[in-house]
Amino acid sequence: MGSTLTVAVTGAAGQIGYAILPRLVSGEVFGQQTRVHLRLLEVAQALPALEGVVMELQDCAFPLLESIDATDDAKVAFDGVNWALLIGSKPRGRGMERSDLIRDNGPIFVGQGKALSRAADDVQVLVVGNPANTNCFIAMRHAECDGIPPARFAAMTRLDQNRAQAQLARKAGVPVHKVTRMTIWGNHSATQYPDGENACINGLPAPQTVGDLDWLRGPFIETVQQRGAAVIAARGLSSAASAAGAALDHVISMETPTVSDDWFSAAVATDGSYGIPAGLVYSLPLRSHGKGQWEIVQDLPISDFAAGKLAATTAELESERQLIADLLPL
Ligand code: NAX
Repeated sequence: MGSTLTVAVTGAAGQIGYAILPRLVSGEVFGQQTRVHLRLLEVAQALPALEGVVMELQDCAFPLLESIDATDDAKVAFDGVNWALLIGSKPRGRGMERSDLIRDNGPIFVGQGKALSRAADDVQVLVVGNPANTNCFIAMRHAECDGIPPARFAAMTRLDQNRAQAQLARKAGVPVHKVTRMTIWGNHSATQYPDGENACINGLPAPQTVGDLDWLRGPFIETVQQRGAAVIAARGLSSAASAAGAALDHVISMETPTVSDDWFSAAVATDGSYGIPAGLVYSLPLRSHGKGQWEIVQDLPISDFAAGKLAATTAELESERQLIADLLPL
């Protein structure tokens, strides 16, 4: 006898939605003994397109897919959910400033944060929709008013982690699984700091294996920071398959205890560790104990170079918090 989970996906008719849904119910994330009820949330205008996605999911005949509900009502979508993947938000349009995006998408996460009060007691939330850290901060603060602990919320920086691991693997000429201890610090934006100094390749410090600190502090960081833009330039569309894969990696990492000599990255509520102001949603090195219990990896060495990077991404997150101050609960 297996178990059953209810999983909500917002923005389900979008391109990440299309890439994530089949894998979410295939058994690769929650295991071959867990049946899944899917709740798909979209804006009203996208419901006809979502109906097509629902048809395709039905036509896949996934043995573990128990039911599918499509709705434009967040309260219906989040009722009793164990996992909520908040992907839906407006994409950044041509000529739009990041501050416009923050102001446009912030209100979505006020309503969704409140609607999460209907979720199951063990709910875990991953915010993918950009600006992910600040959207997560808004939803977390509203959900907290209804007793949902902030530790149940994370914003996705796993795609940045995966991109960084892939770059290090290519540089060192090793398979990607040989790259471990990859930290993304801060915001899911161009100020993020992919930390090559604390990463390992073949179990050895990456600076030693790569032998090129200038590359680790220059082109490596820039490539990871600009990878999303490079995919858009090449494909004409933003990352979807890799973003969906990263969201699933995040869920698996939260559900499964982390192997003792490794960690993973996600943006979570800070507690003052590493001198980062408490309460920001900031990407950090984490170890999971499984079933959504996690801790921040402590005592990593932070070079002066890294400290400057952490300060810059902290300043950006603080300024984003100012921009949405009126969207927070009183
Ligand atoms: P799409 O534009 O293809 O899909 C977004 C979907 O969200 C649309 O179907 C839209 O109708 C829906 N939506 C909008 N407002 C909604 C609401 N209030 N409730 C429910 N659904 C709503 O974008 P897609 O490529 O799927 O990307 C989705 C989000 O992920 C974007 O904000 C994007 O910037 C962000 N990303 C975040 C990443 C990360 O690493 N954190 C990486 C990938 C991606 O760029």
